Amino acid sequence: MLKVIEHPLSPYAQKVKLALHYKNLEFETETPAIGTDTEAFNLSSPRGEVPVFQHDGLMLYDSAIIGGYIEEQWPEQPLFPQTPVDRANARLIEDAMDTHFEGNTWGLGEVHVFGRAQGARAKQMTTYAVEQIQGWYRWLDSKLDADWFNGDAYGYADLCVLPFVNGAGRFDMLPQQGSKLSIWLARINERDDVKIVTSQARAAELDPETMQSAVASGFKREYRDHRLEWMIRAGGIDIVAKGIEQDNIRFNENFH
Ligand SMILES: N[C@@H](CCC(=O)N[C@@H](CS)C(=O)NCC(=O)O)C(=O)O
Repeated sequence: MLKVIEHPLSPYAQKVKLALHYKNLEFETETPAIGTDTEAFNLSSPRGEVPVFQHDGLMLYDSAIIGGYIEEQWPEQPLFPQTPVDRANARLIEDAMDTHFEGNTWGLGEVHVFGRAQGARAKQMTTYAVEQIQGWYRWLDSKLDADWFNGDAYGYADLCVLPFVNGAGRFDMLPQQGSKLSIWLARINERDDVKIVTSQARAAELDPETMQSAVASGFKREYRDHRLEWMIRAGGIDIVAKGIEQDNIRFNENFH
């Protein structure tokens, strides 16, 4: 049995589930208590992140690596486009969403769900994220030369974009009505596999009060890579310093 260790709200986990649905592969899911840094979980994901994919004793982490593995292991009904140029383009879109776009939706979560900033400060950080997301939406619009990011049919590049745009929708930041991106969003949301994964995400929405009291009692958020950078760019270097002091943010300390 294939297994995805996940959180339904994680856009990275959604990518993996969408790829498995597309290939018509059956899988089970498990949601660990992320942020708790348990030894068992760190063994499968040294970063303590979801998703982790398990197949035949193999344990993989990182959605981009898992996506490539799924395509190669089950090549029937290809997910990736056919030409090297189109494949490179799909990977480029994936990287942009995974490592640039997501910083902004994560940042909005830190402010509005986890309560890292209030008042004028929260407003200024929100404005920063909104402007960045609008810029990325223009970039995505420029990538839509056909009906799908993958080309003439739905594929990998599309499933790499969807969960992140829906993630922005959690903060009322959907693409502008009438834009190519918004028409694409309506089209992709009609797919049955997309409906399944998206409704699981909606059902797992976080309650700000619960999350803020979890942070107050020691729940740690992961601040690595583009997220740490986002916090600094958005003017929140002191939020990072406070998180370190209060021990409610974490980096990777795998080998201690
Ligand atoms: N590059 C990784 C990113 C995975 C990731 O950051 N997952 C987040 C959830 S969206 C996570 O597990 N965070 C752990 C935490 O916040 O403690 C991938 O593509 O799988």
